[in-house]
Amino acid sequence: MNKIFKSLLCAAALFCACGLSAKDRNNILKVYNWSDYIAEGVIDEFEQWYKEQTGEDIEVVYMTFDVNEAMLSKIEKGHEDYDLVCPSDYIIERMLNSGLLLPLDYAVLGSTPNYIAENRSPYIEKMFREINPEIDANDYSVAYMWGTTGIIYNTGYVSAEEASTWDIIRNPKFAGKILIKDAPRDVYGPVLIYLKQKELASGEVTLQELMYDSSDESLALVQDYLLQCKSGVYGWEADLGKEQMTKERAYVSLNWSGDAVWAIEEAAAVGVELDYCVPEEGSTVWFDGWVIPKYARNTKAATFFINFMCRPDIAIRNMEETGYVASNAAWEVLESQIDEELEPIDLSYFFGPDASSVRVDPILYPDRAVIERCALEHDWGNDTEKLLSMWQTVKGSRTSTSTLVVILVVIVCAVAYFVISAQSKKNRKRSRRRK
Ligand code: SPD
Repeated sequence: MNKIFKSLLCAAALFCACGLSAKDRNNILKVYNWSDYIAEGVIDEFEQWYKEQTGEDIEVVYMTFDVNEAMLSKIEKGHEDYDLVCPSDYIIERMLNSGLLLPLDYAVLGSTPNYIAENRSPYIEKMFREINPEIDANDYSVAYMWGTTGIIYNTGYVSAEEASTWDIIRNPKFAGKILIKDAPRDVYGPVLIYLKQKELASGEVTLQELMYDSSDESLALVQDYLLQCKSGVYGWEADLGKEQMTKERAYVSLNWSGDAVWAIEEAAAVGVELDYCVPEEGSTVWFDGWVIPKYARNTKAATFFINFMCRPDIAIRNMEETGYVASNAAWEVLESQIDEELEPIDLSYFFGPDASSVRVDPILYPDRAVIERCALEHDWGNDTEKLLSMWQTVKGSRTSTSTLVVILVVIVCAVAYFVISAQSKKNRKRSRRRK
């Protein structure tokens, strides 16, 4: 009897706990985004706005990552219940192909305006369609920010010509002053484009084909090139490179356009001049997009959050604070970026025909000519393992100069300590004998 009573009690407690946690979970939104990728105050404002729109309370649990693959592994292997994550293009492709994403359902927005549909750029929509010809990625994802991969450089030490080629990351003139993004796909693509210049020029291969090239031959080529660069590398950085550039610890950084915009502004405030260039050989264009993983537990709030991020005033604030460019093609967003002192550029590909000559920062929005020499990265499926192992070989095969210096200093100090203490022991013995 006692046993039955206890079991009933446990079952009742479990029932209450489950009911409670399910109820609580409806008021929680778990967002997993890149670090430094949202303006201050936006999350609090979303919580208020959600209450106004739905009458329901919501608490955003906001977590950040610096590396796409780390985020993916938490979902693929850990089955974490994030409601919303913000991977890059090739990771969206991987998640889509492996059935890890839920389709977006705009019906949950009810009478709230759909900022997503209103402001989507035709350019971004097209890029999404290229992700997977069989499944339209637009049904599963909404782009957040986008940009290019290029070179941030210190104009006091590096000329525009030197920065106009990927060869710069191997240039001995800048040894010890070069930063490389710790993002294997973002480094592999541009380096392969550089190494395959002849084949690209002769038409033997296209930029798009190179984005799928995970052959052993190409991996070996890139590995060999990166090993040649390595002695000059000051650091492999996930998110600190922009600051290292403003502090002049490095003069060259293989980086993303958004970090360039942030670094250029911060550096100017302390009298350091930085610039950014997408090398002539070509590069990658990328975007990060909101997706709802299949383990999500609050898809309604997730959809509202994406919608809020697409509201033009919110998109502008996020852009201004992070340096990155919203994938939002509202005219209001374009107008917020116009600077009459700049040369006009052609942004019709992004904002439509009326934007064929607009005075906007070309680092933020690349001119059509730059876009034409860039391509989108694609998922390699199981071959990704080969890339990650190549990356470990490159990064792990030599102890960095700074680590060597620290080890040397420790050894010198230890030897000095033993010599001095042995000497003073001897002296003490001698003086005792004399007494
Ligand atoms: N600090 C936020 C950085 C986000 C940049 N995403 C770029 C990904 C390119 N694959």
